[in-house]
Amino acid sequence: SKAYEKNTITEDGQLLLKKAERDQIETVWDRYEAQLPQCGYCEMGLSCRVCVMGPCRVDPFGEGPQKGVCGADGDIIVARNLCRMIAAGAAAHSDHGRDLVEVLAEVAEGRAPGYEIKDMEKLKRVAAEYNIETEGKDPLKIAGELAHAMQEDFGTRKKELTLVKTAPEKRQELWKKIGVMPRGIDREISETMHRTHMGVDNGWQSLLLHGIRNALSDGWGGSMIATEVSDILFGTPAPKLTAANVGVLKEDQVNIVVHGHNPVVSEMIMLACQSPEMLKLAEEKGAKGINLAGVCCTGNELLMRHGVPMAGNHLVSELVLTTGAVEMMIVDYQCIMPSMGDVAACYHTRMISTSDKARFPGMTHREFHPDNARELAKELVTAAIENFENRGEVYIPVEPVNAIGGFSVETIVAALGGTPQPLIDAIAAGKIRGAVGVVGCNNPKIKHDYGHVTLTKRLIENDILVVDTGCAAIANAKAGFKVADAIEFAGPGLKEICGSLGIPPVLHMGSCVDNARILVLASALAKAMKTDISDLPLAAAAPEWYSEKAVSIGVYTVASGVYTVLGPMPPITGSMNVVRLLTDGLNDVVGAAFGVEPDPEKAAVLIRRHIEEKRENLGLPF
Ligand code: SF4
Ligand code: WCC
Ligand code: FE2
Repeated sequence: SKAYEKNTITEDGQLLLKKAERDQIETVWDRYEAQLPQCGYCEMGLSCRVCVMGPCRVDPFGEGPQKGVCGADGDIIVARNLCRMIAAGAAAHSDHGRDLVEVLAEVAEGRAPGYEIKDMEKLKRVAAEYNIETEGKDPLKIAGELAHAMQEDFGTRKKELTLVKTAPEKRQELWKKIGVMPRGIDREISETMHRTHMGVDNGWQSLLLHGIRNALSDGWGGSMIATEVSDILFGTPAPKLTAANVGVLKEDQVNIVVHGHNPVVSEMIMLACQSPEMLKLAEEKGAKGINLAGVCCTGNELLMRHGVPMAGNHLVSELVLTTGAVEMMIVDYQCIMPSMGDVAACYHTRMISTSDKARFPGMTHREFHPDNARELAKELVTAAIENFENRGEVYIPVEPVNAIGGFSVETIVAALGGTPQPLIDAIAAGKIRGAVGVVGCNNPKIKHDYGHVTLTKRLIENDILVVDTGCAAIANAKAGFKVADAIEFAGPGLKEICGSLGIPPVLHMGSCVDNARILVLASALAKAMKTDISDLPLAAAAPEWYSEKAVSIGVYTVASGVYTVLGPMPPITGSMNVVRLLTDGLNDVVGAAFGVEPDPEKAAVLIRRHIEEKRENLGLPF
């Protein structure tokens, strides 16, 4: 079993990897090995496919070509490639946000049966940010106007995005001064694609500055809109008991797993699963009930708002199917491996794709739109129930681990008694040294979940509060860090504070677009302390990141003033100029920079050192 232990620290992952081998299922780790050694030029960011005079490569040892056919050198090529990663990541989050805004608009016009305004207070609060009059106005009218105003944020007519104004004053002034204030969400993405075309922007610094503006249009734009509108439509999360790992699947029930990111489809599936008519049908087919579980961020969305359990994160998404217990997996978009259909074909699992913009081999495409979602969800759940009788052997080798999820900023502030002050007091007194967002993906280059769990453990035992999102949050839930008793893992100060509040030392703040919640929290702390985010004892880490979305997140986090440590190295080492700017020079530009450290033990030391330095600058006790 040594090979399995090398790939993942999780017990369910190791056991299911053995099962996959028995069943001759190819996994992400097999395909990773088959790719080795990966291309060194690409790894360093020194290959360019931007035009058809190329593809070109710049020799990192200075012997071969130092320029592409067009004349671009290593700095330009690396900067262009990185900017395109940011643009793709920002596009993914922001297009997800747009889809929610469109549902909001349809709700306003009465064309989205099954969807409604769940959080009236939040609707009014967000509308107020957009200067929409709400007094005595019909909620549907407010929703319509808000959807329209948000669509303007995507366009080209504005000079500044609306929600950027919720950042601390000093931060906004800085962004203006250095010329990175995001204007339109789509505009910044589009401008990145323009600037990186052959023969446009060939200043590696000006390219990267625009990359920052593009990433900010994600964090304080598309992602924030996605989070706010999801709360308006489906409710603002509050703490709920849930569970995580593959043990959440149930042998005697119909198991339906949702995978992807957008709650628009998964919320409707959840409602269908709860309907008495469906439960009755399930019983008729010999099942004890219908069990809905999540994978990746659409799972996080349901977990945050309804306590729906989480079967696993990115790297185990294929393995979840090898249990033979999944009647149907319903996917929307992002982080869904194109291999999923192949894996499912070895079992009775039915695979359904639902988005007009995301198709997958080996899946049946049933397209969801706001007007047909409620009916289609029922149809799919019915088909899943009918598939129960086709089950073969089932293997669910572990018991689930309990967790508490659902820590929106609203709930955290409420738990503190209505203001962030008690948290600030605890930080000032040194009981809590600081706070760190542990976020992001899994990546077969890092032992599955080892980065997240090790770093988180080291931080909380040193009295640093951890907030998490995405696949990191699922890793930490599986590790047992998210029950009230997990304060036993924490240092004495953090243990005391969390113990008195009855909260775990690791707070689940949601999906990857919900990193916007972390920005809002950091902003609230900075405003309460009348300072800028970059002065606070905060940090972020993406110990196992893989995706372009994570690049955008990392860049907007640093640009918001938060030191961010990456596990895997981004493809930038071909340009020492770019490396120096990102890991050091940015301190003078935005008051924060990146660190890169694949070993989470060492990353913990870097972060602790950073937090102590920030504390010292604020004159806080050691
Ligand atoms: Fe080569 Fe320049 Fe074309 Fe890139 S843009 S492929 S470096 S010629
Ligand atoms: Ni968000 Fe990363 Fe998971 Fe995908 S689901 S794998 S971007 S953290
Ligand atoms: Fe290559």
